Formats: sequence, structure tokens, C-alpha cells
Amino acid sequence: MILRARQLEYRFPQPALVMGVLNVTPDSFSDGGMYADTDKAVARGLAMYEEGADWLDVGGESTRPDATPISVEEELRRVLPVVEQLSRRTKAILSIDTMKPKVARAAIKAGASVINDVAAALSGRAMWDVVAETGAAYVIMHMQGSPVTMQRAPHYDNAVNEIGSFFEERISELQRHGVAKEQTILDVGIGFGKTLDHNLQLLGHLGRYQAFGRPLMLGVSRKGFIGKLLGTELNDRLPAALACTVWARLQGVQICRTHDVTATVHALRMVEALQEEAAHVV
Ligand code: 8Y4
Repeated sequence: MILRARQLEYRFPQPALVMGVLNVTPDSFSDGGMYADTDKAVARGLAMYEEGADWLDVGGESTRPDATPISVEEELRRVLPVVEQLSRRTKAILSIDTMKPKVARAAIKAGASVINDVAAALSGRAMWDVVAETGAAYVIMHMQGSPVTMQRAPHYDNAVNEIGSFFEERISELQRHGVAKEQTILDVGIGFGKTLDHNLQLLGHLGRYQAFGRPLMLGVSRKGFIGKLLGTELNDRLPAALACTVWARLQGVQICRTHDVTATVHALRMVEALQEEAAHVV
């Protein structure tokens, strides 16, 4: 299996790639100038890279239902200098977490090679044009509804099947728009228009999506479904997130999105060593 992302080419299977989450949002203590925020984000990106992140996901706009939307200009001000610096100072794969085609295009010019579009279900021609024209890789992440409406009574007759159909349709639609299947990555979008049960069903049957022959990405880090199951607050969700990560790796997931890079790298390298051992006859 090959993943093409602009000039880059990745062959799978290989040890799972760890993607560090890098949010670039204004510091409430700053004076409105962006330098402090940029420097802080770059420092955080460099730190995650040192911890072993293969990949950094740079995002300037929150997807929380209560977040205030920001303009293209504001999003560009936040993310571009960060992408630029990290592309000069690391060898990390850089993705741009955005729903805006203009932001995606500019970030790719600045050094990103992947578009992480959490609105893949809503995006249209403009975003696909960017993917086709730049040769960037594209994360097809499933979301039911929009960031604002997604958690208002999500419903599926069969979440696992419906998201499988969504992947199939999106891959075909992208191909018709000149995007190669080898540019695509699939992500069920944990927490994006899903109840606890839906999230558990999707995690339980992740292995099913291996049939697409595309790299699978997963983000469980600190998410609400862990708190719903266990009653844990944001900062006490790491053990459960690592359990999901190990499980997902055994189900064939190749790219893990996390806030906790060191712990995730360790969990993955351990389970991969054991998987390798289990493949040997004794
Ligand atoms: C605390 C901190 C609690 C963050 C929840 C969160 C995914 C994603 C997000 C994902 C892909 C998040 C941008 C949600 N999740 N992109 N983005 N896959 N591809 N929530 O699962 O981190 S943002």
C-alpha cells in the first residue's frame, strides 16, 4: 500500500506513524500580536517532534460546537507561520487541519503535504481542486452533521456500514475529480456526530475498513467518549486512550493522532514488537 503526499511517498505496512496535535489558538494573555502564539506553537511542535512524532497536525480553528468561527484571514495568520517554521526546522510530515480550501492551499505552499479535512462529508469542489492540483494527501474523515450540529442526537441504522459506504462514495467522488486513491487516508472521525455506543461500535470493527486498501487514521486522544465510559476528566484519559491505540493498531490502524506523543510511541512500539514476535513459529 502506498500513500502519496505531494513529493512524499510512504509504503505500508510499517511502524504506525504518530501524529501530534498542534492547536494554534490565540493566547488570552497576549497583546493581540501573533508572535507569542506562533513561537509557543512552534516550540510545542518541535517538542513533539523530539518526543518522536512523525507527523504534526496544525490547526487554527476549533471544531467544538460552541466555538466562534474565524475568518480565512485569521486562520491564515495563525497557521501559516507555524507550518512555515516547522517545515524548515523538522522533517515531520505536516498536515493542515482545516475546512477552508484557501487555508489548505496556502498551507501546502508553506510546506504542508496533507490536508486533514474534518468536513470531508460537507466539502465540495473547491477543496477537491486543491487536493487534485497540489497532489497533497487527503484525510477523508467522517462527520455526521456539521461541527455545530453533530452532537445533537446522532443517529445511524448501522454506523459501521454507513461509514464504510461514506468512504466508498468519497473515494469514488475524489477519483472523478482527479484525486488518486493513493492520496487518500480514511478516518472514522471518533466523536464527530457519534454517541458513546457509535464510537465503541466503530472502534470494535475498525479492522473492517482494511478492505479499502488505504491507510487508516484514528484520533481518540482525550475525547469525550472516554469520559462518558469511565467518568474521567480530560487529563485522566490517557490510559484509556492508549488502550484504544493498542487495540486500533491490532486492527490495522497506521496513523495515530494524539496529544501525548511519548506515551503513544511507547505503546505502539511495544505492541508492534509483540505482534512481530507472534508472527514467528516457536
Ligand atoms: C480534548 C481535546 C478533548 C481535543 C477533545 C478533543 C480528529 C481530527 C480532531 C480525528 C482527524 C479533538 C482535527 C477533536 N479530531 N482529525 N481533528 N481525526 N483526522 N477533540 O479524530 O481533538 S479535533
